[in-house]
Amino acid sequence: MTAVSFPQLGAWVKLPAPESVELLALAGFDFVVIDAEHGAIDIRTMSIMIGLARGCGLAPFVRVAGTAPRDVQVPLDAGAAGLFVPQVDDAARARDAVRATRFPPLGRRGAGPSGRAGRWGLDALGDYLRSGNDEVRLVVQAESVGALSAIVEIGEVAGVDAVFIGPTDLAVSGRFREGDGRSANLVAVAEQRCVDHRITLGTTASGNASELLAHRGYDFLVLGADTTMLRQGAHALVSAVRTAATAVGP
Ligand code: 3PY
Ligand code: MG
Repeated sequence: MTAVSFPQLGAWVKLPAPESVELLALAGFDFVVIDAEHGAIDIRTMSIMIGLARGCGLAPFVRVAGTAPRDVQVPLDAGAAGLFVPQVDDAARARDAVRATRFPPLGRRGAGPSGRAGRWGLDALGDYLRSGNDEVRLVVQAESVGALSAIVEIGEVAGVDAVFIGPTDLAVSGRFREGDGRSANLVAVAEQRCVDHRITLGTTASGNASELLAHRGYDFLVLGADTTMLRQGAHALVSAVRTAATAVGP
């Protein structure tokens, strides 16, 4: 596989509020990942978010809960730039994700050109099919010890565009405590193998984003979630006032 071009900086959208997408666009993100795996976002709201993101110049990805037709076809026909598929532990599961996402002959995605992805029926069927297979990005999440060991086989499945390392599920499924050197080693080996095989790679990041991009081979990062940004911003505001009030005293 050759590395594909990918928007670099993204954020999760977990709140069922289309305004989150608009606020993230104003902050300068390149893409959003609308989280249908963990966020309480219904499909109508997701479709509105996808249209809004496109209008704001953000690439709208959707993290699906699974690869059933209902999980995959609605976001794709609503115009998602790509999908994140969680818990892809081996090449066989990656091939399932490809089958669900791509049109024949690579996959079995059903054709619905009258949606946003086909510009509401304006595009010729061939253009709709071509953009579904060539422009839509399929990102598979490697988030277990087995997935990291098989990361090259997973990343090289035809129809997969990128692999995303999920540190939280890796820690939970591998029972690694925070700071456990074994998980850092597994990740470092997987990163190097992706670089060697030119596999497009992403993960989550916060304070270490520059290092991940400059030195560890990452092509794209999800920097945080709307929920976390709201929580942290709210916490900082309240605690600054409470700390100042304590310092001044009664
Ligand atoms: C994980 O870390 O498990 C993810 O899915 C992304 O945050
Ligand atoms: Mg996860």
